[in-house]
Parts: sequence; structure tokens; C-alpha cells
Amino acid sequence: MNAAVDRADFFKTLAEKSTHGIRGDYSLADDHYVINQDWGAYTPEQHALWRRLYARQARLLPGRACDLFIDSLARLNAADGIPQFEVASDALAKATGWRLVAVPGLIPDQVFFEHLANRRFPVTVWLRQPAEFDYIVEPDVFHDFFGHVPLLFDPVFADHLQEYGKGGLKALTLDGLAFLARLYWYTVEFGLIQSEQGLRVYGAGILSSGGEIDYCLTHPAPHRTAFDLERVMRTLYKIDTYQETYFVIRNFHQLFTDTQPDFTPIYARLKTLPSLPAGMLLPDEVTFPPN
Ligand code: HBI
Ligand code: FE
Repeated sequence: MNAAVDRADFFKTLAEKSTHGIRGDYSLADDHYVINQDWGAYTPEQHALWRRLYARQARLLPGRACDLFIDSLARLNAADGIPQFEVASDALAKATGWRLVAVPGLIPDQVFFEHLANRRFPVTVWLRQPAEFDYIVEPDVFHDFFGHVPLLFDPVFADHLQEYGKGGLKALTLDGLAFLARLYWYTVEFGLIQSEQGLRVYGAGILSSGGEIDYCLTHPAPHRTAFDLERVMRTLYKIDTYQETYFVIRNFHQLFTDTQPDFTPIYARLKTLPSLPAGMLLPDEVTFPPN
């Protein structure tokens, strides 16, 4: 496969997906799409915007984010400004062997999975504009760092994400990426988890969102139903609205063990079944009441 053509092809798709054009500087990226974070280049205004985003989100966490997220976020000391990835990586490596790599933005699936398979989490370096305070389509440094990094301190979740990366590389050879992307979407990005006090959030897309973090737990409109691997892999999702269905795991062990099987026969079976609209419930499915 000609890497150069791949890059051109990737950038064409990226430009189509990006709301403000391609926002990261990919010219300095190496073959793994890794760049230097260049922490010194962030302006005081950007650190101030980060502090506002962080303060708003941190106020919403109690009673909504899972305890593990709240406890791990505290260990990152990231409230005072855009964090230095190397500092966070040192703390993370001691806990679960993960490190962060700075990337200019979305990177090709294959490269993304290779990083995860090697316990490297790609974190976007650029921060949203002030006008995007409440909503942004592409992942920026606030979504990636605030939303995704804290859970990497949990050994079980950290192991799951590495397995997910290995599974992604395999899915690319089996034309199963669409199924795996739905799994990621409804767990790592928008997953809910049970707790003694009721439903809690562990999905990064919700944890970094000002509005969805309450909506997903309390609004009567969306369905909240038990996680089931094949059901999730069949379920379509929308990227620019709140979710119509949230899937609930009992604990991270369930996420790890339920995604252990070889997905090859599952992909083959799912290809013969219709995908499911985001807002539907299957006849036998029980829903969790809003908190
Ligand atoms: N790149 N930087 C970055 N972050 C992501 O979350 C990401 C990506 N590339 C591909 C991708 N996610 C998804 O296509 C996979 O999760 C399926
Ligand atoms: Fe994300």
C-alpha cells in the first residue's frame, strides 16, 4: 500500500469531515502521526479557556461521573491550564503503562489502533475556539485529555482499550470496522455504568460535554438499556446530536470480558443482519429509569 497515497486520501476525507477545515498541523507528523505538543506555544487566552472548560465540567461531575473518573481526574492536576502530556504520561505509565502521544487531530484508523494496541493514547494538541465552548464536532485537547485520559488509570479499562486497539487492527482485515466503531461509540465515548447510587457516566464524549452529562442520566427521552455486544455492534449512531440510546455496563470487568471473544464469526453473522436505528428498543429489552 503506497503510504503517500494513503496520506492524500486520508486528508481528503478529513477535510470533508472537519467543520473548520483541517485544524491541526500535520506537516510535522511522523509516520505514526505523532508531533511535539509544543506546550510553550499555548497562549494565556487558551489556558484561560481550558480553565473555564475544566471548571464548568468539574462542577457537573459529582453524582454524574463514575467515581473512578472523578478520582483519576484529580490525580492529573489539570485544572490550572492545558496539561503537559509528558507529565501526565509519567503518572499514567506508573499506574497502567499507558503514555500519551500528541497528534494534530484525527489520524487514520490503522494508525489509531496501532497506538492503542501499544498502550499509547493519541491526544489532539489544539484547543477549540471560545465560540465552541459548548459544542465541538471533532475531538480537541479538552475532549481527548479531560474525557479520555482519566479512565486510563484503571487497570481493567486500560487493558480493555489495548485489546480494543488490537481488535481494531484485526477488524480492518475483516472489514469489521463499522461494527467496532459502534462498540467504541456506545462504550468508550457514550457509555453508562451502574453504581450503588444509580447510573453513572464513563463515556468521554459525555464527560467532556456540558449538556449531555445531565441529559443522558435524567432526561425521559433517551433509552437506557443493558449493554449487549452484538446489539451494540448493530446499532447506528449520530455524531451531531445527543444519543437516543445509552448502553449500561455493570462494571469495567464486564466490558473487558464481553469483548474478549474472537469477533470474526460475530462480524460474519452481523453482516447478514440489518443495522438498528439509534432510537429503537428490541422487544425483550428492559430500560433503566432516568436517575
Ligand atoms: N484519531 N486522534 C484520533 N482520535 C480518535 O478518537 C480517533 C482517531 N482516528 C480514528 C478513530 N478515532 C475512529 O475511527 C476509531 O475509533 C474507530
Ligand atoms: Fe473521543
